[in-house]
Amino acid sequence: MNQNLYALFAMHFQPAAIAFELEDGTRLSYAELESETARYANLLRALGLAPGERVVAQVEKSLSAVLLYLGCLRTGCVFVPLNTAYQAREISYFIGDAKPRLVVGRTEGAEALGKLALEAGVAHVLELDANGAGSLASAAAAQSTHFATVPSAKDDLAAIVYTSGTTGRSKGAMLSHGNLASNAEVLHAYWAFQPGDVLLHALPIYHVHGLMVALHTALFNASRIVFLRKFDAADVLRRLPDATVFMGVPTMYVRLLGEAGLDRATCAGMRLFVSGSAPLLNETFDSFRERTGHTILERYGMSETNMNSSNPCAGERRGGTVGFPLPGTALRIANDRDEALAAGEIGEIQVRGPNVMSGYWGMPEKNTEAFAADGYFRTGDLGRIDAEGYVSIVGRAKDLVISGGLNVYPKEVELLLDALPGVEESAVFGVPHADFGEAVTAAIVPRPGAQLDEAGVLAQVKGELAAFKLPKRVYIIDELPRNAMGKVQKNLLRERYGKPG
Ligand code: MCA
Ligand code: AMP
Repeated sequence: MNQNLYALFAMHFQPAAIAFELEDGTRLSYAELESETARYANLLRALGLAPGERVVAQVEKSLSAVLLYLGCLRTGCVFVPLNTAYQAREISYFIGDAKPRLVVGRTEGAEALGKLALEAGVAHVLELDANGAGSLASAAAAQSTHFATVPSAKDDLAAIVYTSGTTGRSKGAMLSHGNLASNAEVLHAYWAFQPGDVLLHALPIYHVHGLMVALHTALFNASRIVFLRKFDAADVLRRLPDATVFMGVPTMYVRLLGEAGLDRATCAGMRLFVSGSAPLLNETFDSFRERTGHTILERYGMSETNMNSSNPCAGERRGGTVGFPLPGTALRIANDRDEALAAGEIGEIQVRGPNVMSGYWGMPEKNTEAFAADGYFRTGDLGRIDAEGYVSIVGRAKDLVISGGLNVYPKEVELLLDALPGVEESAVFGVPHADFGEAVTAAIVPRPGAQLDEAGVLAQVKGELAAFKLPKRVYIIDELPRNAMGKVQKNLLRERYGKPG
């Protein structure tokens, strides 16, 4: 059987059913999804792209962006999504690393992206949907609506998803057709998708959560996908009565709770609310249940592994936990010798299964660090499993801040701050934030005699990294707290500056 992920989706398509419904009421049936993605696939082939070649896309969330993704799958090309917030220095790194044959951008910043891509020797650079002729979407419109999806093996690459690295260098998680298909099938069953389910989709599609977890489960179900360009709490609330499933990051639930109209009546037709990408506070879990009568189902995953564990659909969904290991995924709590610990003990969460990536793109040395000798992937998350088997995440071994569901590796921001004139050294850490969960915060020590202030520092780093990575606050201090080994004590900084904001 063809293991191409698109071919597996297509086995479930119901031609007359609606696949996508956009904000302006435009609808696309599953039959049209098949013919439109064929156009994109034909265009990719006409551009000379062969299976295994990379397509980097930094595009706004749109139907064309989904068609491009599915078109890539159909041709066997490897899709490399980039967050729209990424700035020139981040983008040039990704292009240099992924070595794509095609880069697809948006109209905003098209010139700069085109220049970066051409300098890197990329064969084709196209705008996705620029007005008028010349865009990828308009070129696709001229292509045939028939395309035989290429045969793929389970191990063939389908996507590379970049995650920041602890050393400041991003790593590309290599996800195969088999990784994605196995996870989608498992989640589809575990979350009890059923005929008639309608997904309200408000997540960005440049990360695993929105692009894969949400879209794949719905496509496997031939569901209608109400596709919103971005998350807006009031808009989501208005559309809930027309949906049955919603997936979001905790910030989205916090913002929904801020809407006076969120109540049992608005959510009466909903079947499932899923949360992930960052810890869901018990307060949010409890308030949501009180207001809506729905118990949010929290699950846990990573770009490298897709989803690892989930609270049950039918059984008890326990707040503060990420549920049970998913069927087919082995999960252990390990000590620093990669040995499994007993129930209740805290250690690193390690996972193994068909959902786990084969490794990092072009970084064999990182794979040695990332995997234990027996093949378990080291997540860098600290957790425990209770006597009933529920997994809880209790912390992180990796130095990471998760802000509004987006990962920020302090090292990357520190490298930028340290390079500013007048900066002796810096430390970046997360403090509690009512909306984003954690807020990126920096403490900076000036060089002797240098005059630094918060506004000046922020003005200098604007545009150098994606805005969500930049500190929300910068504190200028005399020295960083260090332990006897000379290591910066970020816990002390968090305590000092961590007033909930
Ligand atoms: C936006 N801003 C942020 C964030 N988002 N600052 C910190 N953290 C953020 N997450 C800043 C912008 O830079 C801007 O700042 C200002 O807020 C307004 O930007 P806007 O785009 O209007 O923000 P928003 O629409 O309110 O976005 C908030 C959001 C969004 C909806 C929570 O961040 C979001 O969609 N997050 C989800 C990301 C996601 O899908 N994560 C999954 C990855 P300024 O005004 O200064 O320019 S993890 C994953 O995939 C794994 C596998 C998993 O487990 O799911
Ligand atoms: P990413 O690399 O962007 O895919 O982010 C993956 C990281 O997000 C994981 O390693 C966890 O630290 C975090 N994460 C995902 N889901 C949850 C969750 N439900 N609770 C706490 N942290 C989570």
